[in-house]
Amino acid sequence: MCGVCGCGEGHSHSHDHDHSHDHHHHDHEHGAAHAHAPDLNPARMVRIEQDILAKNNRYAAENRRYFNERGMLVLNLVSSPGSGKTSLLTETIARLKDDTGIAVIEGDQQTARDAERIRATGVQAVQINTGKGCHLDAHRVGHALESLQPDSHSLLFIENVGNLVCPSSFDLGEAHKVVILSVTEGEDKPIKYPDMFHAADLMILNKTDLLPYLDFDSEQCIRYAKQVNPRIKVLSLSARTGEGMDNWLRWLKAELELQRIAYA
Ligand SMILES: Nc1nc2c(ncn2[C@@H]2O[C@H](COP(=O)(O)OP(=O)(O)OP(=O)(O)O)[C@@H](O)[C@H]2O)c(=O)[nH]1
Ligand SMILES: [Mg+2]
Repeated sequence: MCGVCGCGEGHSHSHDHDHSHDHHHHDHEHGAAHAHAPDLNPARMVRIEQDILAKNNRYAAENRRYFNERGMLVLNLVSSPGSGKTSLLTETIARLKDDTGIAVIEGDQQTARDAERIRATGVQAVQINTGKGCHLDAHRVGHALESLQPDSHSLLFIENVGNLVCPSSFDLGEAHKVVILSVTEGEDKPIKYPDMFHAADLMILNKTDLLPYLDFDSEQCIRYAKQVNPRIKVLSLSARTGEGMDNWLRWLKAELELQRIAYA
């Protein structure tokens, strides 16, 4: 998790960003602890990391209760930068928004560009900027819900910060993590970043329109993904051409239906 790489958010001593969320800072001192207090003993560092994850899990449980009470389907989209998360979302929204209430929470270190791309489709979006942080956490997602006020039985997408490492450790209260891997990234990513592929229930192989120009081995990639997570489902598609989008839409509709039945 983040404490290990020292890239955690918060840097509570610097107060260099996002003062509107100052009251969150005490939750995220792990990065600061690693970066600025190298003399902390390892046992203490492990304890700090466990505290952060335990606190996050409590907020995630609150979010999950909120989602289930409303029969919402919530998906946490994770990937490396540029795999096509926002492109997949805008294409999905265009095809689904007449049938289903949809809202989006966007996580990026800086800018509101992705939230603006979502709003251009006519769907509500809230942007969270994590500053130095490398992942969304459940507390900030909970706050975003206050301004989003999503409808009952709606679909909420949470686009996480582009990063194949840290977001794997943080439960946001979602029903599923969906990992998007584009075919330009190489088929070995599942075994090089196993935590993320282990945490996900669905892998989407995106940008299949580019396969003719690459030596990407899709079958090997899928074997690697199943090696780290035998339960993972796999869908291949191109957000650009729309090829394979039908299977994704079918998966979404089935999941929405399950959520509606379970929490009617
Ligand atoms: N050829 C091709 N390009 C794609 C496809 N999907 C996305 N792209 C392109 O990939 C680039 C990154 O797409 P984004 O949707 O911004 O990716 P992202 O995962 O949201 O990026 P971050 O939010 O920065 O992590 C853009 O230039 C897209 O046009 C696809 O299916 N095929
Ligand atoms: Mg994006």
